[in-house]
Amino acid sequence: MEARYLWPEDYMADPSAHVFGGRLFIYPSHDRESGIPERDNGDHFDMVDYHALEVLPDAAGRLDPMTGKVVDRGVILRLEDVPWAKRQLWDSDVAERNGRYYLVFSAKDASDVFHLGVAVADRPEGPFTAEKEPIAGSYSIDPCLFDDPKSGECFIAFGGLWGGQLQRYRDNAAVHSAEEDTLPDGTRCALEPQDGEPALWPKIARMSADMKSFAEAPRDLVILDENGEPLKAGDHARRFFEASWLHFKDGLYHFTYSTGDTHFICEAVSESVYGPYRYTRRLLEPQVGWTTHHCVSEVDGRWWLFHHDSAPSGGRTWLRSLKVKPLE
Ligand code: FUB
Repeated sequence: MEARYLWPEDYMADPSAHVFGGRLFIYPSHDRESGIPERDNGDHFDMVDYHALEVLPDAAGRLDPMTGKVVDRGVILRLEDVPWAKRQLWDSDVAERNGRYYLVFSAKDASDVFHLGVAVADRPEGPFTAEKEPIAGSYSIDPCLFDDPKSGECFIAFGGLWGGQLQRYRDNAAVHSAEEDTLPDGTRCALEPQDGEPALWPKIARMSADMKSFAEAPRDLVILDENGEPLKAGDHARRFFEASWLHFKDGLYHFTYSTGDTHFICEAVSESVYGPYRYTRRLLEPQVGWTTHHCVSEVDGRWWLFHHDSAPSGGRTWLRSLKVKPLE
């Protein structure tokens, strides 16, 4: 089945879709034309606010993202209202706890270092109020909040290479500087492991009960190949790059993610939320535009792949459009 463009009215990307109280919300990044030239460090993704979209039920009360009317619930958080953030509101996600809603988002601080922030609302459509500081000990980008049906705990997975700065960190500490990030010709970032070494891993941590901090030090979410070996840094078609997403189905934890420079969405599975995860398959082939980013969400008993591409903007990779299709 052909995918549906969800919101042709504007450029939005990086969807996180959730059903809250029987209503289907999509929390995307809000792309804009800033005029900033395209670079590997992602400067051209210069977003300044977040919106919430809602897919309305049909006359029978059924939620169907392929056919349901989509409405924009408006701005839910602005960059200027985040005390610690200077620029680049990148991917975000929302979770509900005890009747309150927690938006966790990526942004750069005054020193151009990415952190994860929290903003809180009483309703899923916001408005959200940002905490004064980012999550202590947070770094890099692309948070995914996952309600674990087994433990009842909320987990966060995060991380992203190159512009997402994950390559600067080892064991949750910054060990490289921004100056080391990009080669003088600006074409790629250094500091990734050698091709034959284990890849850099996304991070996973349990969230605190108030959803405003990590309850534990983030751990590596390791992905193994068919021989039980950790994927190698040089395995660009399978190694993690960005866009973490977790869902639970048929007794297994499913971790899906983007491979970045090879432009795939891939899947790995595990019996434990912490992993290790076993690589299983590709979920999505390359789309128009450099980035690919998705979520896998269950709506009224059916599974959907929400993602984005840059076809409607004529391939301008920083102006992306939201899509959805059913998942087999
Ligand atoms: O939207 C900015 C960045 O592009 C996201 O954080 C990445 O996942 C990529 O989609």
